[in-house]
Amino acid sequence: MKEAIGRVLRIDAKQCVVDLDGKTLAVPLAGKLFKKKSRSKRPVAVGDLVRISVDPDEETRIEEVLPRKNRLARASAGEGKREQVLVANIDQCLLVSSLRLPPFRPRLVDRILTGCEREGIPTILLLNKLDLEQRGEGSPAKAPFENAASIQAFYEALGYPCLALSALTGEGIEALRSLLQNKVSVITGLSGVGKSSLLNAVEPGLALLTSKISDKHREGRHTTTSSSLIPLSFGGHVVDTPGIRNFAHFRLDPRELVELFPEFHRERQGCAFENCSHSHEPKCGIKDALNEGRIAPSRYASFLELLKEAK
Ligand SMILES: Nc1nc2c(ncn2[C@@H]2O[C@H](COP(=O)(O)OP(=O)(O)O)[C@@H](O)[C@H]2O)c(=O)[nH]1
Ligand SMILES: [Mg+2]
Ligand SMILES: [Zn+2]
Repeated sequence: MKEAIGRVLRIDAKQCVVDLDGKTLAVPLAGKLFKKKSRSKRPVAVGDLVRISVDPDEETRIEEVLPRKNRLARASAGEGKREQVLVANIDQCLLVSSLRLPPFRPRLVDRILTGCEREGIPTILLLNKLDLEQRGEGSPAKAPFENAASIQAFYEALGYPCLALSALTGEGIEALRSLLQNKVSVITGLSGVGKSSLLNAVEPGLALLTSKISDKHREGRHTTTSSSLIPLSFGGHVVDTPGIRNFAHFRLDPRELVELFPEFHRERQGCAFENCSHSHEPKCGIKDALNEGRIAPSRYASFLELLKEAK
């Protein structure tokens, strides 16, 4: 049997597109790998390295998904009982928010950040639509997230680099290009924040579809309907993803959650109880840090939301 190792570039309803030494090959999503019941909604993800049979006498098929270096995954929407791997084997995550339209959403940002922390994926925040802020259009988020400078100060203090930019004016696009160069990145965030527009700005030949923001929802429609791994002419790959409306963890142990908030780590020493959940117990180091201003109310609010869902 002839076999080869390729990388999954895109997954459609019935087939996936695999890169085999620079040539693309459509491989059906069929065979024994897809019959097994597993924790995941789908056994393959964009970015996966797969072993495929390429025997000319037989139908090509995926024999095996090679072990993943990391993966960005969430509980699948709806029943939440399966895991949905958004992308596998990445060097970094670029988490896009927009300033003003739609406004910055700290809860969603913190959720995705914990998803990246869970897998040790370095994350950079991109604050797009800086032009709206400069022109005073749209409505700002509430303090301390009312402008690019304050969001940047907030998250950089936690160790997450931030870049304010505009796909429209081109401000910050050169810096984004250097971030992307020679790395495999995933670009994610709410729909309508400008992910596809930013990629079109760094690589004008791409012509990714972008959408109009609807007035009613002040979010974009899902123009990008599936993830795809895109090669960049200046070196590197980027995965454009459909917008994320929500991000829930799949099977997260509540005790693990505190590990996903870097600034919480050292404060745990102040907890009187070994099994402190940091929600209702007296003598809690995390709550002391909150009251004394070393942990921000916004981050603690995100923590409590995720704690309620953890099991
Ligand atoms: N004013 C402004 N609008 C932008 C900018 N970037 C994207 N948009 C608009 O935001 C909408 C959604 O963009 P799109 O790239 O489809 O967002 P995606 O859903 O995150 O891929 C489109 O109408 C874009 O023209 C920007 O930097 N400034
Ligand atoms: Mg898009
Ligand atoms: Zn505690």
